[in-house]
Amino acid sequence: MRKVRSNESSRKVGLILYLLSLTLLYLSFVPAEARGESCGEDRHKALAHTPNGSSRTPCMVTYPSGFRYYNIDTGYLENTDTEPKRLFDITLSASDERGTPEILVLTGTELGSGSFIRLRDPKRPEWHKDFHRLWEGRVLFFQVHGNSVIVELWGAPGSRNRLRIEALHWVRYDSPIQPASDCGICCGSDDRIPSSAGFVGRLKVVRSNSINFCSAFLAHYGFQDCTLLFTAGHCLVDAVPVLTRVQFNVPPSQWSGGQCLPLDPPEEHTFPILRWQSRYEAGGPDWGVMVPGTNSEGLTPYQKYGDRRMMQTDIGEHLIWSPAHNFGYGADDKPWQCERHLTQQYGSGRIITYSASGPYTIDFAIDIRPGSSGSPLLESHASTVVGIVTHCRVGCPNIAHRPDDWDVISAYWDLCRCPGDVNGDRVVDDADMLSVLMMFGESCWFCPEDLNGDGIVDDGDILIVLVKFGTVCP
Ligand SMILES: [Ca+2]
Ligand SMILES: [Ca+2]
Repeated sequence: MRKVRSNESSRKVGLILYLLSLTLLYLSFVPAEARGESCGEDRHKALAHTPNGSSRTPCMVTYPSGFRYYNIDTGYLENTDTEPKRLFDITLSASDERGTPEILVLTGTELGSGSFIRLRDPKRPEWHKDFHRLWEGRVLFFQVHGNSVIVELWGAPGSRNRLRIEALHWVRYDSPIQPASDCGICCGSDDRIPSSAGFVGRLKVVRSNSINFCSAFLAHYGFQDCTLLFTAGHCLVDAVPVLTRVQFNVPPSQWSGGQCLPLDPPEEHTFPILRWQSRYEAGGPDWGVMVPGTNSEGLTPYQKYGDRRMMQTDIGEHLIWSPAHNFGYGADDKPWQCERHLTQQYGSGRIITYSASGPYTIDFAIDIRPGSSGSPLLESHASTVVGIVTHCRVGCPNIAHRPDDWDVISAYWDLCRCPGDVNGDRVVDDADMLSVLMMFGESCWFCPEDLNGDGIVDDGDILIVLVKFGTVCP
């Protein structure tokens, strides 16, 4: 009896050891994803049935910032010499000791031909940057290392100049505000890799007391050849229009003074936002459509990079479990790779599920990080946009807004309107004027020459062409 029991227990121990070794063997040879542990198919299929599992967080990075206001006016200063001459200089500091000045608002400043504003950094005596023109006629963007900047007005020989300083905007890069450190990461590890897709930019949104880092991408709907920028609605809440911009070819971030500093690209890779439409409600719609302006070379981002994607309007069951990918400017808080922080990275994975009723969302399992809001979710076979990334979740899946939401399409339609363009080349010029003149006096409904839609081509239509003459539409 005793012997039998001992035999039995030794058989049990043997079996347990055998199973244990098999498990170890399995664990050592089969990757985590295939095992269905944290990221495999079973887990994703389970997630698909609990779309409201863990809480969702808008996927952006916010840094505290502020304005310091001035009322500085040099009046008109002339340079009567034959050499360029420094006519005025002043040192301006952020109102927060740890703030870094980034923007000067110089409304009313006039630079004579050949004159310029030179900025210096007290922390880097060898550095300076000259500006011969102002962004939108009144703004300078720059980056210094400390909390102050030296502003110099340099007059060309024989020139007449005036410097007016209205405000300084500063940012505190030492205290980012962002969701939990694992929000957006699927499968336990961050598998994103650096990328350089030309149609995806970084959206730097200036607000009165903070700045947001998000992403934005160039796309169009199949029915119209009009390229706009798309982003998440929450990125644009309280945005200051003239100071908010989209940046492409973003350089690696830099570790400086104990903080990871996101660097601005050269000015030819920076574009203003002319106007936008957006909607954001917590737990509801979350999208933005923007019309980009031109860079220092007079080009729109689509003209400069020639890259865009098509918005997919057929969103449904057939997409579930499809391979998908993303390019976004998400944060990177792994301390040894500050250079990847808020720069473009690529991730791939799968579409998990979609919401058939409002809010129109699509869930996906691809690594993203705060700053990815507004980046494109792309279906990998056709490379069309099936979502605008909006939220991360701890443990995934992450959330995007569906591009077939009628509100998004109608905002696109509205922002794309090009009044005065008769021949559809998205420029209002003499060809359009000629078309209207050729049809002058004709009675016609729905003809392109009847720009105001009153059923007759007459001086009302000519007036529209005249008012809009020279407009280049997006
Ligand atoms: Ca035209
Ligand atoms: Ca008419």
